[in-house]
Amino acid sequence: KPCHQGWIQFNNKCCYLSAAGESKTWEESRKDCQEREADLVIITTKAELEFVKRSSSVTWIGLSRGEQQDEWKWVNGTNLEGTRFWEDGELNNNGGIEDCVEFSRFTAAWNDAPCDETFSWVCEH
Ligand code: 2F8
Ligand code: CA
Repeated sequence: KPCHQGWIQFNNKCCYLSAAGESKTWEESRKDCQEREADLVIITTKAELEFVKRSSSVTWIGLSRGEQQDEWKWVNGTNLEGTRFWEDGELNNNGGIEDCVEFSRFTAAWNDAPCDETFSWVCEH
């Protein structure tokens, strides 16, 4: 069987959606994924974006600011390039403290937000 119980198969990946009502900071979310031998989800296609809409809420994704202010890095070390799914008006670094990226299932788009905010999360491996 391709994915562990409780995980959902999507393309060649297995994905884990955090339980409804649970929320963590970006770092805590990433740690939770790593403890599941996974990492926060990487979204490079519209299909992946649509998949994450299965989450019940706003979720952290595996994207955060790099060394440079205008550089965004995926958790696998690659730079954000190509398709971006920022919400209208984002990214805005509101208050100058928004270094992590969340996905809103309501707008199906990304927003930069403070890493210490707590949201749901999605892991993949
Ligand atoms: O209006 C967009 C704006 O909404 C909030 O700030 C008021 C978000 N802040 C948090 O999620 C903490 C901003 O990131 C977002 O840009
Ligand atoms: Ca923002």
